[in-house]
Amino acid sequence: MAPKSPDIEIIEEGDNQLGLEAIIQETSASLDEQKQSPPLSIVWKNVFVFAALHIAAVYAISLIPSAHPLTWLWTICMYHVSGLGITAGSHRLWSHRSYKAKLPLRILLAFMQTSAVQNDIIEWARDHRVHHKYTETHADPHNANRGFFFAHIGWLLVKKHPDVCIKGKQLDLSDLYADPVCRLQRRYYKILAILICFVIPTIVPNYLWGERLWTAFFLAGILRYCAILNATWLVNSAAHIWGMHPYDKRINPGENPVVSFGACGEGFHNYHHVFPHDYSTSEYGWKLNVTTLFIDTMAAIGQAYDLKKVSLDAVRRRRERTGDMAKED
Ligand code: ST9
Ligand code: ZN
Ligand code: ZN
Repeated sequence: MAPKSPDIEIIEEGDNQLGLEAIIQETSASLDEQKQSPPLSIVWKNVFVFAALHIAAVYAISLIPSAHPLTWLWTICMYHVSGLGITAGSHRLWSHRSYKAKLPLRILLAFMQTSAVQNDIIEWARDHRVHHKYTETHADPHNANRGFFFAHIGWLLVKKHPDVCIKGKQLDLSDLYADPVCRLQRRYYKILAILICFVIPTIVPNYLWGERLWTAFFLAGILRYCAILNATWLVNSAAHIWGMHPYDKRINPGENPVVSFGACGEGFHNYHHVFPHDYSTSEYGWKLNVTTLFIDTMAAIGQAYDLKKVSLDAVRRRRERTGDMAKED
């Protein structure tokens, strides 16, 4: 269990930007609409790039036995650097503001987030805020009502539904644009992404322990990038389809420990959609949740503060009111 810290602010039930009842109403209202699938406009460049990436990642697996053990370790380290950049950075800090971070930590997180090449922080957070506010409607970029494939990768292979942009433009993103770290990362995103996601992970093993550039590129670059993408996408696909609903049985996002394991603690998705402002995205502290361990460590050294945590009493009341085990009226 995570220790109680004076920096943790216990909050009552987290409020969604829209409010959960309203989301449920919007979701069911849009279900009828969704019987009619929107026309797909395929972006062939993305189809080609993602197909090539996955083929290259399969090839990279064949290089594992001949790689230096330190290259294996480096690849695993880089996986966690990228993973935490997404989870502690663009997700829990910038999308949800579930805690605050001092400038050095924000710079570190922006660096780590860039290594995951999942769009810049502002674009990532904009898509994610619209996902929470309009979950499983056409305004949700990776609407899981359109099936596993669409929620996983398909949404990145086609033009967005117009509702995503219409509703997304109504969001307040002023906090993101006010952060110089986000603005700077956005301005130099392409060059930073190539450098941090591919060049640095390739050069370090070559320079420090003489790994072949080819092997280092495919393992710490390609394979790690492909794995991080799929771990992240599983939150949108698997965790929106499979899992228990102890906090709210009326919504699809579920508690999925397998996804949590690969996604640095982000598979507790029923909890997260009910309490999106909880910095831990779960009531179970560090269990299967390396991101919470990371944020708590940052809080211990004074880099993270104002951690928002839903009170155990509010969680219990919510379980009793709307969870799987709630008594029927
Ligand atoms: C990637 C992202 O993989 C993954 C995010 C996953 C999120 C997961 C969340 C789960 C919870 C957290 C768990 C974390 C777990 C991590 C585990 C780690 C171990 N609002 O987008 P465009 C407007 S990315 C408002 O081009 P198209 C706007 O005007 C992979 N407006 O739309 C925009 O212009 P600008 C790498 C919006 O043309 C304009 O539309 N990246 C919004 O339909 C055009 O936007 C890629 O491969 C909005 N939400 O194209 C790139 N959206 O931006 C892939 C758009 O200038 N993307 N607008 O303001 C693309 O190529 C395109 O976006 C597209 C759609 C083809 C998909
Ligand atoms: Zn979700
Ligand atoms: Zn979220």
